[in-house]
Amino acid sequence: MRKKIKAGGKTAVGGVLNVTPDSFSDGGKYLSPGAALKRAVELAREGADFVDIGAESSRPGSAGVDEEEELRRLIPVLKAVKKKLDIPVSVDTRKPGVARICLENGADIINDISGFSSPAMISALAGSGAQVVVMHMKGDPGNMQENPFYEDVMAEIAGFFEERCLELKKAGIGDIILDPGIGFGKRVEDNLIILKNLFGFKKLGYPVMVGTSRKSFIGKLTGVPVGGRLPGTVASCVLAVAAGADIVRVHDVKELKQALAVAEAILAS
Ligand code: HH2
Repeated sequence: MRKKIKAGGKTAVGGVLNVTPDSFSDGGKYLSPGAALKRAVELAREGADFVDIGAESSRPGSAGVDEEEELRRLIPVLKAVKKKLDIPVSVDTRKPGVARICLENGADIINDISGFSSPAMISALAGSGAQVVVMHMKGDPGNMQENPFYEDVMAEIAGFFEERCLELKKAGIGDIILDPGIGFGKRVEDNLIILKNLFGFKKLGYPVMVGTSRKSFIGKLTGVPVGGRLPGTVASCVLAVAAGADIVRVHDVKELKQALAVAEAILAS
């Protein structure tokens, strides 16, 4: 039985585990399966409600990795984490071949930053029983930050979600989480509008995830380099939850769990 991220009660906090040499904030730290497993255990101990394992950086300008290399990085870690932890394990991939093999090796959720835009990716998930994260990205990581522009950012993303959900449902995939893709082909002002108006996506009837953790819009707003962006991450996640987010994807689980426990108590009072 595949595990699911539960949404609707307390905010679910997902811990990011990047098994890459080049992720924008933690590249190279968890490349060995041993270091990655240790980090996953730590994230779970800090209260992570799920772990999201990624083996291909999507930082702006990145070229990507081939399928063989992505699997070489992912599979030993996925297997070890599934054996050790009880929480759901999500895999962050855009490749149907990678998704398929990860599902065979126990992945609970597939998080696709290209939002299941390829029919092959939908086929890879059909019949798997896995939950899916449909993220919006304008362009691809190689070009997404070259002058992104929206007439109406909320309407464009909502339209994309509606179309993708229809295709997924046609293939029998109904356990969907929506993610507007903070920083993926968005200007600072686009990110701010999205974060303030997440309830707009809730109308579509699915849980909403956001990933603001340590991202460059925080740096652009504050001038702080990537290593010092925890306060900005906390502020953005707390306000995202107040605006309707059900799930946050972060590097710093312990700190976010505390911040959200307080924020949720205030919101519920
Ligand atoms: N952000 C990143 C990667 N995957 N998936 C979802 N659903 N939402 C996000 O906002 C998101 C994501 C980028 O962050 P990170 O994994 O830390 O960096 P990198 O892509 O450089 O590995």
